[in-house]
Amino acid sequence: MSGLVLCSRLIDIHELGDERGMLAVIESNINVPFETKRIFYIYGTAEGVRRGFHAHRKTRQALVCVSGTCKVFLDNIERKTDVTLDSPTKVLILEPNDWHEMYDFSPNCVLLVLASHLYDPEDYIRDYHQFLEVYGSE
Ligand code: T46
Repeated sequence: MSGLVLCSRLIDIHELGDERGMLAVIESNINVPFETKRIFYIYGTAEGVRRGFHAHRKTRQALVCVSGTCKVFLDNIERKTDVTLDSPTKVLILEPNDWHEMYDFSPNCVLLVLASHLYDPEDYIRDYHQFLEVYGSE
């Protein structure tokens, strides 16, 4: 994969800029490791709100704060971590087995999400005990 530095699951994408301003590019199977089928964005999150609280069965996702900042708590059973997304060039890759919770949204936060699958409520594991059952024995 050209043009990126992989550190853990945080990808730093190149910033392309000139005197007019900045531009950053995310390309399927080039600097994110899947084909993007769906894009959504989370914005206007009220102060103190924590959201997410789920894992997925198939969907892989790439999260980037294109404006503002937020934090993401990740739990893949082996490891629990907190990641800060505070730059439009920092992309967090979530695997299906990453339980995730987003929090500490700044008032101007726009969290852009690229997803490998179309929306399907059946793809969500929203119960933590079920998450442990599905992924705990891997
Ligand atoms: C995720 C994190 C990062 C749809 O109808 N279509 C969609 O594509 C999505 C993403 C959501 N929805 C509906 C389902 C709910 O009624 O929008 C409502 C809010 O979704 P949810 O409560 O799942 O939002 P979050 O912030 O908890 O999670 C979202 C994504 O759903 C999820 O895939 O990983 O952002």
